Amino acid sequence: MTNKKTVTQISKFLSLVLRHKPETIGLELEANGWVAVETLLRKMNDFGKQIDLATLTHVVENNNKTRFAFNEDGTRIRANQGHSLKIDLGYATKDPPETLFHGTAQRFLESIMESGLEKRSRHHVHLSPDRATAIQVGKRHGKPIVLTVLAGEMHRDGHEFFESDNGVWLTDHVPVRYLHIETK
Ligand code: HQG
Repeated sequence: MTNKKTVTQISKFLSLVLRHKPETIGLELEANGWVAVETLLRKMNDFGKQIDLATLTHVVENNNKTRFAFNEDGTRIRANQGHSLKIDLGYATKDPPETLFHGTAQRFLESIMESGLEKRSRHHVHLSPDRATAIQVGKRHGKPIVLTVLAGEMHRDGHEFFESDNGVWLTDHVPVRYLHIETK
Protein backbone atom coordinates (compact mmCIF):
# COMPACT_ATOMS: atom_id res chain seq x y z
CA MET A 1 0.00 0.00 0.00
CA THR A 2 1.22 3.50 -0.80
CA ASN A 3 2.54 5.13 2.36
CA LYS A 4 1.71 8.62 3.57
CA LYS A 5 5.02 10.13 2.52
CA THR A 6 4.65 8.82 -1.01
CA VAL A 7 1.08 10.10 -1.17
CA THR A 8 2.28 13.57 -0.15
CA GLN A 9 5.10 13.50 -2.68
CA ILE A 10 2.80 12.48 -5.50
CA SER A 11 0.21 15.04 -4.40
CA LYS A 12 2.83 17.80 -4.56
CA PHE A 13 3.91 16.69 -8.01
CA LEU A 14 0.28 16.62 -9.17
CA SER A 15 -0.18 20.16 -7.82
CA LEU A 16 2.82 21.23 -9.86
CA VAL A 17 1.62 19.75 -13.15
CA LEU A 18 -2.15 20.26 -12.75
CA ARG A 19 -2.03 23.77 -11.28
CA HIS A 20 1.20 25.44 -12.29
CA LYS A 21 3.56 23.87 -14.81
CA PRO A 22 2.05 21.06 -16.91
CA GLU A 23 4.87 21.64 -19.41
CA THR A 24 7.28 20.08 -16.87
CA ILE A 25 6.19 16.70 -18.21
CA GLY A 26 4.98 17.91 -21.62
CA LEU A 27 1.34 17.98 -20.61
CA GLU A 28 -1.30 20.44 -21.79
CA LEU A 29 -4.40 21.17 -19.77
CA GLU A 30 -7.68 21.05 -21.66
CA ALA A 31 -10.71 23.28 -21.09
CA ASN A 32 -11.56 23.74 -17.40
CA GLY A 33 -8.20 22.31 -16.36
CA TRP A 34 -8.86 18.66 -17.20
CA VAL A 35 -6.35 16.17 -18.59
CA ALA A 36 -6.83 12.58 -19.73
CA VAL A 37 -5.85 10.20 -16.93
CA GLU A 38 -4.14 7.93 -19.42
CA THR A 39 -2.02 10.80 -20.75
CA LEU A 40 -1.11 11.99 -17.26
CA LEU A 41 0.01 8.50 -16.21
CA ARG A 42 2.03 8.00 -19.39
CA LYS A 43 3.75 11.39 -19.17
CA MET A 44 4.52 10.97 -15.46
CA ASN A 45 6.08 7.56 -16.10
CA ASP A 46 8.04 8.90 -19.08
CA PHE A 47 9.32 11.62 -16.78
CA GLY A 48 10.50 9.02 -14.27
CA LYS A 49 7.65 9.32 -11.76
CA GLN A 50 6.47 5.74 -11.50
CA ILE A 51 2.75 5.67 -10.97
CA ASP A 52 -0.17 3.45 -11.94
CA LEU A 53 -3.92 4.04 -11.91
CA ALA A 54 -4.43 2.38 -8.53
CA THR A 55 -1.84 4.66 -6.90
CA LEU A 56 -3.24 7.77 -8.59
CA THR A 57 -6.74 6.86 -7.41
CA HIS A 58 -5.43 6.30 -3.89
CA VAL A 59 -3.78 9.75 -3.89
CA VAL A 60 -6.92 11.48 -5.19
CA GLU A 61 -9.16 9.74 -2.66
CA ASN A 62 -6.85 10.20 0.32
CA ASN A 63 -5.80 13.78 -0.30
CA ASN A 64 -6.36 15.74 2.89
CA LYS A 65 -7.86 18.71 1.06
CA THR A 66 -9.52 16.95 -1.87
CA ARG A 67 -7.20 18.89 -4.14
CA PHE A 68 -7.91 16.71 -7.20
CA ALA A 69 -10.95 15.20 -8.82
CA PHE A 70 -11.76 12.68 -11.52
CA ASN A 71 -14.59 13.42 -13.91
CA GLU A 72 -17.71 11.27 -13.78
CA ASP A 73 -16.45 8.38 -15.89
CA GLY A 74 -12.98 8.53 -14.38
CA THR A 75 -11.21 9.22 -17.67
CA ARG A 76 -10.07 12.71 -16.78
CA ILE A 77 -8.53 14.45 -13.77
CA ARG A 78 -7.96 18.05 -12.63
CA ALA A 79 -7.04 20.17 -9.63
CA ASN A 80 -10.13 21.61 -7.95
CA GLN A 81 -8.49 25.00 -7.29
CA GLY A 82 -5.16 26.64 -6.55
CA HIS A 83 -4.03 27.25 -10.13
CA SER A 84 -1.54 29.90 -11.11
CA LEU A 85 -2.16 29.08 -14.77
CA LYS A 86 -4.84 31.14 -16.37
CA ILE A 87 -7.54 28.54 -16.51
CA ASP A 88 -11.31 28.83 -16.46
CA LEU A 89 -12.44 26.13 -14.06
CA GLY A 90 -16.01 26.49 -15.23
CA TYR A 91 -17.41 27.05 -11.74
CA ALA A 92 -20.67 28.99 -11.83
CA THR A 93 -20.83 32.14 -9.73
CA LYS A 94 -22.52 31.49 -6.41
CA ASP A 95 -23.94 33.59 -3.58
CA PRO A 96 -21.39 33.38 -0.77
CA PRO A 97 -22.27 33.05 2.92
CA GLU A 98 -22.43 36.37 4.78
CA THR A 99 -18.99 35.77 6.27
CA LEU A 100 -15.92 34.00 4.95
CA PHE A 101 -12.42 33.74 6.41
CA HIS A 102 -8.87 34.22 5.19
CA GLY A 103 -5.93 32.79 7.09
CA THR A 104 -2.62 34.49 6.59
CA ALA A 105 0.60 35.26 8.44
CA GLN A 106 0.76 38.22 10.83
CA ARG A 107 3.69 39.69 8.93
CA PHE A 108 1.48 40.21 5.84
CA LEU A 109 -1.16 42.11 7.76
CA GLU A 110 0.13 45.63 7.28
CA SER A 111 0.39 45.21 3.54
CA ILE A 112 -3.02 43.50 3.32
CA MET A 113 -4.66 46.35 5.25
CA GLU A 114 -3.22 48.74 2.66
CA SER A 115 -4.04 47.01 -0.59
CA GLY A 116 -6.63 44.40 0.36
CA LEU A 117 -6.33 40.69 -0.36
CA GLU A 118 -4.57 40.11 -3.65
CA LYS A 119 -4.39 36.85 -5.53
CA ARG A 120 -0.61 37.05 -5.80
CA SER A 121 0.67 34.11 -7.84
CA ARG A 122 -2.68 32.29 -7.82
CA HIS A 123 -5.61 32.74 -10.10
CA HIS A 124 -7.96 33.85 -7.32
CA VAL A 125 -7.93 34.99 -3.71
CA HIS A 126 -8.74 31.87 -1.65
CA LEU A 127 -11.21 32.10 1.22
CA SER A 128 -12.15 29.48 3.79
CA PRO A 129 -15.68 28.68 4.97
CA ASP A 130 -14.63 28.44 8.63
CA ARG A 131 -12.04 29.77 11.07
CA ALA A 132 -10.40 26.41 11.76
CA THR A 133 -9.55 25.93 8.08
CA ALA A 134 -8.34 29.52 7.80
CA ILE A 135 -5.94 29.00 10.71
CA GLN A 136 -4.47 25.94 8.96
CA VAL A 137 -4.02 27.95 5.75
CA GLY A 138 -2.38 30.82 7.69
CA LYS A 139 0.04 28.48 9.45
CA ARG A 140 1.61 27.62 6.10
CA HIS A 141 3.05 31.14 6.00
CA GLY A 142 4.03 31.79 9.64
CA LYS A 143 2.26 32.95 12.77
CA PRO A 144 -1.36 32.63 11.71
CA ILE A 145 -3.98 35.33 11.88
CA VAL A 146 -7.54 35.14 10.61
CA LEU A 147 -9.27 37.91 8.69
CA THR A 148 -13.05 38.00 8.48
CA VAL A 149 -14.32 38.80 5.00
CA LEU A 150 -17.71 40.48 4.62
CA ALA A 151 -18.55 38.31 1.64
CA GLY A 152 -22.29 39.00 1.63
CA GLU A 153 -21.69 42.73 1.48
CA MET A 154 -19.06 42.32 -1.22
CA HIS A 155 -21.45 40.24 -3.26
CA ARG A 156 -24.26 42.81 -2.92
CA ASP A 157 -21.75 45.41 -4.13
CA GLY A 158 -21.19 43.38 -7.29
CA HIS A 159 -18.15 41.21 -6.56
CA GLU A 160 -18.32 37.68 -7.97
CA PHE A 161 -17.69 34.55 -5.93
CA PHE A 162 -17.16 30.92 -6.93
CA GLU A 163 -17.10 27.83 -4.75
CA SER A 164 -14.68 25.11 -5.80
CA ASP A 165 -15.67 21.44 -5.63
CA ASN A 166 -13.59 21.09 -2.47
CA GLY A 167 -15.30 23.94 -0.61
CA VAL A 168 -12.79 26.75 -1.13
CA TRP A 169 -14.35 30.12 -1.99
CA LEU A 170 -12.69 32.09 -4.77
CA THR A 171 -12.86 35.75 -5.68
CA ASP A 172 -10.73 38.23 -7.57
CA HIS A 173 -9.73 40.77 -4.93
CA VAL A 174 -10.96 41.74 -1.47
CA PRO A 175 -10.80 45.51 -0.88
CA VAL A 176 -9.79 46.62 2.60
CA ARG A 177 -13.24 47.88 3.56
CA TYR A 178 -14.58 44.30 3.57
CA LEU A 179 -11.84 42.99 5.88
CA HIS A 180 -11.88 42.72 9.65
CA ILE A 181 -9.09 41.45 11.84
CA GLU A 182 -10.19 38.77 14.28
CA THR A 183 -9.09 39.83 17.70
CA LYS A 184 -9.75 36.73 19.75
C1 HQG B 1 -1.02 36.94 1.14
C2 HQG B 1 -3.66 26.13 -0.04
C3 HQG B 1 0.66 40.93 1.49
C4 HQG B 1 -2.13 35.98 1.48
C5 HQG B 1 -4.57 26.71 1.01
C6 HQG B 1 -1.37 34.67 1.52
C7 HQG B 1 -5.52 27.56 0.23
C8 HQG B 1 -0.86 39.38 0.83
C9 HQG B 1 -0.27 34.87 0.49
C10 HQG B 1 -4.78 27.89 -1.02
C11 HQG B 1 -1.67 40.38 0.23
C12 HQG B 1 -0.51 34.09 -0.78
C13 HQG B 1 -4.40 29.32 -1.09
C14 HQG B 1 -1.23 41.71 0.32
C15 HQG B 1 -2.65 38.49 -0.04
N1 HQG B 1 -0.06 41.95 0.96
N2 HQG B 1 0.29 39.65 1.45
N3 HQG B 1 -1.92 42.73 -0.19
N4 HQG B 1 -2.76 39.80 -0.29
N5 HQG B 1 -1.51 38.22 0.64
O1 HQG B 1 -0.42 30.28 -0.85
O2 HQG B 1 -4.59 31.93 0.44
O3 HQG B 1 -2.41 23.32 0.02
O4 HQG B 1 -0.94 31.88 -2.75
O5 HQG B 1 -2.71 36.29 2.72
O6 HQG B 1 -5.19 25.75 1.78
O7 HQG B 1 -2.44 31.14 1.58
O8 HQG B 1 -2.23 24.60 -2.10
O9 HQG B 1 -2.56 31.69 -0.91
O10 HQG B 1 -0.81 34.45 2.79
O11 HQG B 1 -6.72 26.95 -0.08
O12 HQG B 1 -4.08 22.98 -1.79
O13 HQG B 1 -0.27 36.25 0.16
O14 HQG B 1 -3.61 27.09 -1.02
O15 HQG B 1 -4.15 24.97 -0.54
O16 HQG B 1 -0.31 32.73 -0.49
O17 HQG B 1 -3.61 29.66 0.04
P1 HQG B 1 -0.99 31.58 -1.31
P2 HQG B 1 -3.31 31.16 0.39
P3 HQG B 1 -3.14 23.90 -1.14
